[in-house]
Amino acid sequence: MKNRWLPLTLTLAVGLVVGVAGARLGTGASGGSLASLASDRGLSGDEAEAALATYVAPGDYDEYLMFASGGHSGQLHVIGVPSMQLLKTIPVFSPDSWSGYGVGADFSDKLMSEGSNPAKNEPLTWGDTHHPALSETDGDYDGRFVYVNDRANGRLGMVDLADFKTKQILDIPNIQTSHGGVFATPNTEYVHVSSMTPAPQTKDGYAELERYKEDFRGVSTFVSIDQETGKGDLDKSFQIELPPYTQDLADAGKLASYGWAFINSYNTEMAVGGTDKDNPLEKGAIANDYDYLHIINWEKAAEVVEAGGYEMRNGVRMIPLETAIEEGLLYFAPEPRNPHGVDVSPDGNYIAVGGKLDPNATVYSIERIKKAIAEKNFDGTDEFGVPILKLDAVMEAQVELGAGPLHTQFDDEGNAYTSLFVDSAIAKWTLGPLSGVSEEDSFKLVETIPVQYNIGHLVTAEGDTVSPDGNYMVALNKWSVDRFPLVGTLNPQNFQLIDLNSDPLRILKDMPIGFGEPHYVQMIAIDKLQKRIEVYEPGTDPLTMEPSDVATKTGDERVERIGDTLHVYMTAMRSHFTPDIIRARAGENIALHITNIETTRDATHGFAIPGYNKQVSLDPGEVVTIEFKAKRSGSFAFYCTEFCSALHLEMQGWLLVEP
Ligand code: CUK
Ligand code: CUA
Repeated sequence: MKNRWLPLTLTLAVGLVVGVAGARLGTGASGGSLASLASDRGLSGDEAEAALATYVAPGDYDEYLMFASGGHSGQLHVIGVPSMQLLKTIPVFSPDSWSGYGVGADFSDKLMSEGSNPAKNEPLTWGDTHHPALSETDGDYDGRFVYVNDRANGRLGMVDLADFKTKQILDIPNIQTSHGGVFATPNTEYVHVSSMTPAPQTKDGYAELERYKEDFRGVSTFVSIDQETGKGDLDKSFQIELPPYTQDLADAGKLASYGWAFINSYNTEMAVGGTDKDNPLEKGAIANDYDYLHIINWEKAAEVVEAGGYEMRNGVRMIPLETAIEEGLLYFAPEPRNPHGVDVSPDGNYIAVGGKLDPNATVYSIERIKKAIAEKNFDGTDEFGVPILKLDAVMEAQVELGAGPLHTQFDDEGNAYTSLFVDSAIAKWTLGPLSGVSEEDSFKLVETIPVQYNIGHLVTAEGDTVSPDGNYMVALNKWSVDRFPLVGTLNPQNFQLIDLNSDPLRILKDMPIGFGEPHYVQMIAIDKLQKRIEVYEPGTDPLTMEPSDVATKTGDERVERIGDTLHVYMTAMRSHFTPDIIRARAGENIALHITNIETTRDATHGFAIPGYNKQVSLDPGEVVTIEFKAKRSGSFAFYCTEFCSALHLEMQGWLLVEP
């Protein structure tokens, strides 16, 4: 609780600090009034400075946008930095009744059903978004697309950054769950998704757990990306079979390690749980001192696939494990047991593994890895025949950071930042000489900053690219405890904005996350989002961005009965639906093809009809089809759900379903 009545001396100190900040603002901003405002609001000098550092004046824009996964809300969230304001929620795997995604708009139904393997029962209407990945060119974010994985169902979602809408949900064969990735290779040749819990590779997808070693496999998937549409093309993609370990986080090599990919693993013990209460899964899975960092040469794997070194498995080219070993596509390096994150430094030289159960970040170098591979410097193989590189041959350093190191991000000065889950802190440490750090300063803990609490991921500005910006870092904390007013028995999680230009590091701002359990975020400079459009060309199908077959122009509105379906070609504009009276017969299928013919930015209309579970919001220029069966007779008043104009409440009509 902040003390609103500061002691006099502190108030004077505040006045001094804010006075300086105020003076820096030049004419117009009087240091004196800023000082008294700060003191009236009970802000310390540091707090007042932090407020100024994050304030984005009305009408001004943030410097960066973050794309945050929403965890099992199945969505992505767009957040401005440094203001930490939520700008948009993009539904990906889950319905969203505001936009009509999954509750009326035909394109979303199509996405959800196409993105659900029929073998997995009905269309899936939720997902667990974990790791967003912005598309890249030459290892730098290019602002074209953003991808995110569904941890629960092993799927990939793609959002076009032209209109911030989901354009594809891809159900990835041969995996059930996913965690490794999403990362984009440096030119978005591929986006990578690997399985988490291994899945049976049997014909019917069933296997006894006694046959875990024989029948279950992990799978690494390189989804080939169409550079025009951003969509994944399974025909051009390939998979690599992995031993039935639990493959965890993954990252792409870049620059020095271009062409390589890295995946952490745990449960190389292959524990499956069960009734043995002395050996539960969580104990069985930590028996070994080491698990294996998976080192994959994807560039060579793509060549092996082109040369025919694959078998078809459920419609995807799969490189069998034996082929991956024979062709030198897969190597292991020991890593301290049950690590979590693996992150490649901006120059591509270092690979940092977060120890989770071990207080160290273990750092490997690609130079050492390549040398050890060339010299076959192996410590034998695992039981599936994968060569294990000698730890001391590939390890560059271990840096003791604190309890529970998870994920690592980077700045532009050769520093790494690792989240410490158990310590609820972030450790700043230095990379090595290959990242421009002097020999003597290399691989040293610089400082630790506490956060509130239990941090999972963290992100720095452009932190996954070849040229991070520094400037800002955000901690993604799982708990906030007493940080916010009590709003129920579960508090919001907490994003904390940290100033990377301050010494020591300082927290500038908290952002309560009341809308999901975000796992990961990427942060892009807003000026890189060159593809954004302001309005659709009138008559656009948002799924294809092409003119829609069922677009309707003013004067062309009509009703056609084809077979047992009543097609209504309707326009929406301020403040009228045309036609506004629709006659149908009970039992008939109805397809409402609505075109929002507005051409003005933000001129949105909605369409909702009572009792039919249909609601859609139409952006200007957008065409949407709403399909339903007029199950029962009645006179139903439909209406526009967006307050679009002074006559918005008058924007309604009738669906008359005759008995
Ligand atoms: S995991 Cu969430 S804290 Cu799914 Cu990236 Cu590490
Ligand atoms: Cu259109 Cu309200």
